Amino acid sequence: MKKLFFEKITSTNDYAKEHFAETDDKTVIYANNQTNGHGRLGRKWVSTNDNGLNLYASLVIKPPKDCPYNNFTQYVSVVLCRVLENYNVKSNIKWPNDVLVNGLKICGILAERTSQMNGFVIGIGVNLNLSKEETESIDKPATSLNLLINKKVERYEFLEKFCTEFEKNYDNFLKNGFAYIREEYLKRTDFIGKEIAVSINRDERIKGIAKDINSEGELVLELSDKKEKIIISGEIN
Ligand code: BT5
Repeated sequence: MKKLFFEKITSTNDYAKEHFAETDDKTVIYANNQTNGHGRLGRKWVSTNDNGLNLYASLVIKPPKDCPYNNFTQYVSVVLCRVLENYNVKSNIKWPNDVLVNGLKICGILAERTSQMNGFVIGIGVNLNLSKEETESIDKPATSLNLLINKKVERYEFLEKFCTEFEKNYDNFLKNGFAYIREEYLKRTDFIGKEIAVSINRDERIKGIAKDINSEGELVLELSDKKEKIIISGEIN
């Protein structure tokens, strides 16, 4: 995978979107410092001014037309779990694509596209070397890989592992979609069978028992009247 590096940037996702047309498929744009890292719904991704200690990266994806468009971030979440396992850290996926360790968020994934783009950008933020104080200053429970393995993590080494793992099963994923990674994904979830609340959008929140993740990667929720509701997008909170 081709890599494009910046010392300082507003947001690797914003750069990737602005330069999408002239950027090759599967290019990774990464930066030492991000001044305006963001998540979904205008939320902030805490990106300390740390000169390359943590991972702020975006993948430019220009997939074939009939690809599993809705499941790329889920594919990336499985890839990130595998990379963390390489460091002997067991992680979980919170549907659709947050990666947590012991309930603490360690990776965030953000897919974005504009109507002009024949593909999309997948941003990944991974806490590799945050201090305990820095994780505690984040408004939701968070952790960092160095705190879990008690040593400094080499950012470039992590990125290389990510790229290798991403490429390994990518063609199979493109061909077979979520069904191809479903087992790997389910193995890393810990909410199936539990009562959860899901925000569908800013105003709508549904409660129910998480029954399954179906072959499309959608969440199957059993409501209080025992009816099943399939949720295509949203977030568990
Ligand atoms: C995400 O959003 O989790 C996706 C974050 C993607 C960040 C990457 S960094 C490279 C690329 N460039 C960008 O500008 N973005 C991408 P969301 O699900 O909306 O979660 C955001 C929430 O996670 C925040 O509101 C905080 O509660 C929490 N959070 C923020 N920074 C965090 C961090 N460093 N570690 C753990 N949690 C964090």
